[in-house]
Formats: sequence, C-alpha cells, structure tokens
Amino acid sequence: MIKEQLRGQRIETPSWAYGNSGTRFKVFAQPGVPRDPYEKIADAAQVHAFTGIAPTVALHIPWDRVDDYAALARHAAGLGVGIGAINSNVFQDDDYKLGSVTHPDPRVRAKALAHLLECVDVMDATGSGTLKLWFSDGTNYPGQDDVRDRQDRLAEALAAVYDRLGEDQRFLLEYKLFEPAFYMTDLPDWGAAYAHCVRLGPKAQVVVDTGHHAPGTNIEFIVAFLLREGKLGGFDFNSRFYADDDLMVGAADPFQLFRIMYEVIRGGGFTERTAFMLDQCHNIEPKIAGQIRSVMNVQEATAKALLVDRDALAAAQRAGDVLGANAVLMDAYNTDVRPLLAELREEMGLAPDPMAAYAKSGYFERIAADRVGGAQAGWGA
Ligand code: RM4
Ligand code: MN
Repeated sequence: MIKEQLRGQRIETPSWAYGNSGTRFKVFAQPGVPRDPYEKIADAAQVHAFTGIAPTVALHIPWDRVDDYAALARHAAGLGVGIGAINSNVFQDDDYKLGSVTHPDPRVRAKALAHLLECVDVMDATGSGTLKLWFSDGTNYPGQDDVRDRQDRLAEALAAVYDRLGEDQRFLLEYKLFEPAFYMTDLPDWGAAYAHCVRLGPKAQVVVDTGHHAPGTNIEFIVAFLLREGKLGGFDFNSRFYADDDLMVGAADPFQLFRIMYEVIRGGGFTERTAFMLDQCHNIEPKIAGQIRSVMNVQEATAKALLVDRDALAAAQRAGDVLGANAVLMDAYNTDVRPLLAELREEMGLAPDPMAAYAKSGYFERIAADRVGGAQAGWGA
C-alpha cells in the first residue's frame, strides 16, 4: 500500500537549479553548467532517470526564453520528462524598481501584466497547466506608496491573468514575508494570498514556499488550513536556517518536512492536484546531485508520513492521550525508511542508491568536458 503511493509520487525540479547561482556577494561558477534551456532540461532528465519520481521541470521566463516552445517541449519528451509550471519574472528589469503590477505608474503595470499574459502563451505552447506568480513588489520606507492602492492594483492584474487562463490551467500565487522589499511586501503571507485567490475562484490557489515565512512559523498548520479550503496549489520546497536560504529541502529541518507531508496526506492533498516543486539554488554543491538528494529527502519524509498509524493516532487523540498521540507520530518519524525505498526503486527498475548510481554514470564528467564555451546559465546575481 505505502509502496504503491510512493511509486505514484511526483516531484518537479526547477530549471534554475541547474544554472549558476550565488548570494549577492559572489556567484561561484561550476563546470558543466547548462548554457541554454535545452541543456537544463537534459540535466533535469538525469534527476528523473535516477529517482524515477521527478518527471517534470519548471521553466522561468525569460531565463528559459526560446524561439520555439513546442520544440522545447518535444526535446523534454524525447528525454523522458515534461514541462511543468511556468514561472513569471517581473523582478529583474529597471522598470520594476518601485514594483511591477503594483507600480504607481500605469505604464509599468501594463508592461508587467503583458509579461504575465505572455507566460500563459508559453503554457499554451508547452502544454503546461500551471503558472506560478511571485512578485518582488513592496516598499522600503513608510509612506513610500499607498498600501491600499497597491492592493487594488494587484487585484486588478490578478483578475486579468485569471480571465486569460484556459479550461485546464490555473495559477499558483506565492507569498513571501520580505526581501527584496524591507518595509512592506504586497503579498507577505498566506492570508493575503488566500484572500486574493478566494475572490478570483477555483483556478487561483496558493503556493507555499517553505523558505518564505518568519522563523518559527508553523508551516504545517498553513498547509492543513489551505487544504481544508481547497486552496493549496502546491509547494516550493527548500530549507532555511535564517531567511530565504534556498538550501536543499530536508537539510535544515527534516522533522518539519515530515510534519508538512503528514498534513498533506491527512488533508487529502497527496494527489496530482498538488504541485510538489523544488525551488532551490545549489551555490556550493554540485547541482544535479543536489537535486537528486533533495528529491530523495522529500521521498523519505513522505514515506515516514505514510507510515503514521492514523487509526492509533485518532484513538489516542480522542482519548486525550497526549503522550500516546505524540508517540504514534514519533514512531513513524523515527523509522528508517531507506531500506523500503531501496526496495521500491529496485521494483521500479532503478538502482537502489540514486546518489551512487548517478556518480558512477559519468554524466557529470561528460558535461564538464562537453560544455565548454558559450555563456553558462544563471539567474543574474
Ligand atoms: C523567488 C520565489 C520564486 C522563484 C524565484 C527564483 O524568491 O521563491 O518562486 O521563482 O525566487
Ligand atoms: Mn519560490
């Protein structure tokens, strides 16, 4: 039963994880980094080849802009993967200094909206059903702009994007507490994102980026709440020690990841309607191996969450047995699921240890030797 559910798990990797990235202090270039979206997709296909559960890759526009998106989708299919969510980018243009869709100047707002609509065109061309919207909009100083007007401008843009969506398309609205804005962010938390989505309708849902909260926030509560309301669209998984660190998911706090996955399963969210995406940057570790490790971390947390004896837990909860209920949860968390997952992989025709199998494959040495010349992909830091 548990193996069957794990076999059906789907985790999406982000195209930007394969490019160079860094902090605002330094980007350390790595050998073998893709020079174009085609090479990024080839790397993503490796993650799927060794884990068996990462069959889609998210694109970021304009970082992944190509002349022929249908050809890019065919290239992906030829490598055994598909195009996942389309991510918009209205945060890297001089025009957006004071905001994008919330900018005080209508010309800038129109430009930002045109980009969001272009992203829906890319969805049409690639067959993607999901648009992910993240805005860097906000202000740095009290009084800088009118908070209320900015909400109206945001609502207007979201409604225009919503109306442009096709039958089988949806958008996921992402919130973030702060950064790059330091005083006020226009979508700072799940409540604001939720309220905008509720107004719009069923094709608007919230995406939870696990790095976008204040320290100590109970993310699994947010997950339970949104699922109950039918508004959890998916996750941007990553982990953090301080702010939006974008480290490998499950590295900083595997117990939190387990608690999140438990609420996903408990709330009926372990289906293809929930997008389980990674949103990470591998600044100092090798990128493809870092993605494989991350996929495995999510898989391990999921296996442990599936192991929770829900009947025993419910009985202990009903009886008010505080320690008993906690013990049921901890028993599952403390189970070593690695042998179970190794067995599952062998049944799926995969190597039991994806990290070792990838290292042995020689892929990294090949791309490091082949990908010389040209400009390595990066996100511009
Ligand atoms: C943002 C946000 C978005 C991601 C970009 C690269 O902080 O998390 O999801 O697309 O970073
Ligand atoms: Mn994100």
